[in-house]
Amino acid sequence: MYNKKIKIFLADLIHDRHIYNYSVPLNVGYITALVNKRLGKEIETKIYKFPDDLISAMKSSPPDILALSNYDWNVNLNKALIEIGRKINPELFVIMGGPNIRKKPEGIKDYLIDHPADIYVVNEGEDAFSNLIEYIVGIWPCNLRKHVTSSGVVFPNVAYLENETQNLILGKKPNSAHEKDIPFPSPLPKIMPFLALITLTPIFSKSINGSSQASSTTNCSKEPLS
Ligand code: B12
Repeated sequence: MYNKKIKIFLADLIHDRHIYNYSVPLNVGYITALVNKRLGKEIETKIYKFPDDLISAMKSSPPDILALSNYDWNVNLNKALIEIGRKINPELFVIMGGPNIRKKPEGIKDYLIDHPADIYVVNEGEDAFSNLIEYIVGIWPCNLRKHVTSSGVVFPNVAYLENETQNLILGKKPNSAHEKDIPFPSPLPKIMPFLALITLTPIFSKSINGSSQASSTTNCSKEPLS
């Protein structure tokens, strides 16, 4: 058996050049929790929120898989990070997920033609992502960009363009997540730095002379989480 763990970086990226409401990366948190529960011995995961942290990590220790959340506000950021990641490792396999995609097959196909993701997890992601990674663990090591998209395998809730034909392969939506045992991202301290970051948005408190003053309530670290 190949004994090097597959390195997966997950990110719910946000622009951080201005003060903003940095929401908690609950999306990739849930996905990471389940994939580690199922495949923790075969993989190594890290969660990122801020582009600079992800870029430094990709440079110092390039991942095999980059898994990104796709929202209206991070489309171009994702594209830029994928470009940087692929300059570092041209075989970087990019999995995308999140609600910023149309639901009908033709809309999904258009998205995949226009964006640099190799594969897209549509709808809820926990099971679909874990199933995909389980498949990857079975064929690893290899060039995932070639192998997965040439495989013709239909994964529930997952879409990709078949390598040669560019036909859309789209797996059906499975039963609702309500019926499943999906672990909460834990231990809680692992997502605490992100919870704390929300409070990094300065709290504007009235000073004695009546002018507004920004005060940061925490100096938590922006270290990525595993
Ligand atoms: C809660 C919420 C907020 C909270 C954020 C809380 C937090 N995250 O900490 C607040 C109130 C701050 C907020 C603000 C905004 N929101 Co909001 N929000 C939501 C809401 C209701 C739930 C999101 C959530 O946390 N879901 C729970 C997590 C666990 O699920 P999830 O995020 O959907 O992730 C799952 C899948 O999408 C997928 N997935 C996601 N990422 C990835 C990545 C990979 C690699 C994989 C495999 C799968 C995957 O798997 C995940 C687990 O199943 C959604 C609507 C909805 N019902 O989904 C809108 C939604 C995300 N918001 C939306 C919008 C537009 C906004 C605002 C821009 C609104 C505004 N005008 O200000 C702002 C900006 C936020 C920002 N970050 O800049 C849109 C995004 C649309 C789009 N096309 O991108 C949504 C979809 C609502 C809608 N239908 O329009 N929001």
